[in-house]
Amino acid sequence: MNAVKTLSNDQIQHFRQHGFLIVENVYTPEECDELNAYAVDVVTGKVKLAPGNAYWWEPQAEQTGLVSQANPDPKYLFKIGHGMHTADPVFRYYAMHDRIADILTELVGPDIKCVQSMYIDKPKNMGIGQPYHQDSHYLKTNPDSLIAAWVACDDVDVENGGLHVVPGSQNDPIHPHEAPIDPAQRVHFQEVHSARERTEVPCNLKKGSAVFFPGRQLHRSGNNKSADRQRRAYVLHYVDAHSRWLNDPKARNPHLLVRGRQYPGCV
Ligand SMILES: O=C(O)CCC(=O)C(=O)O
Repeated sequence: MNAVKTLSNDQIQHFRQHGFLIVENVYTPEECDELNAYAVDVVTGKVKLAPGNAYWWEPQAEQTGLVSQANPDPKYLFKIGHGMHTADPVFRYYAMHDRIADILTELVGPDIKCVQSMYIDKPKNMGIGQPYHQDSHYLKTNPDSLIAAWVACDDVDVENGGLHVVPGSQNDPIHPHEAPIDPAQRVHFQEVHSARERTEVPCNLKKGSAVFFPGRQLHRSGNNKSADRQRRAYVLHYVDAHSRWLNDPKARNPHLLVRGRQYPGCV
């Protein structure tokens, strides 16, 4: 499939200068509904996840007995991850979505691989935010070409646990990632403490819109403080297919070729 030019020069310039870009209408609302319904089917057992994938409940809901593997309840989902893009047909379709592939072609280049997929939910009035971190601390390639596509599957804002980024931090080194200051965030996350002193920008997104940002960009999500709004997102990580994979070699393949071609010895 040939790429379609979808970004203006101003958008590309914004991405290069500030390290993030919000693009509207990446998925349609109906596509978000399909993805959200599919995630419910996964956690209620109607659909079996491909081997190597799993899902987790919101820690507070699990700790207080509201949900368990024996008593599943999609209201309390925390995350489905991390490799659904390689095998599951629906999650794979949305990882290869033409709109995402067109945008990545302009931001990264013609040869693109998807290396990680996560469907992240923040239950209303409970979901715990993820503190400041850099994705390239976890997903390492040489050169570091990592880029995230964070697609909102609900209307997302500061109240229901939206994403915040630190403009300009895309050029930072990888910072130390330590135990989070907030104990409630320690079950799953690590934190770059120094990022708390930086100026951040909230990414308020309509359902189906996305924010793209490189692997070194400092970002965090807030707690979901809304009484009645869930916050779901499909969070995807891509790299330039020329990059070498510096993580666990067992996790090297299969990465998913989204556009273009692959290269020997690379991801
Ligand atoms: O969706 C969220 O709450 C945060 C996700 C995130 O920052 C990440 O996966 O790197």
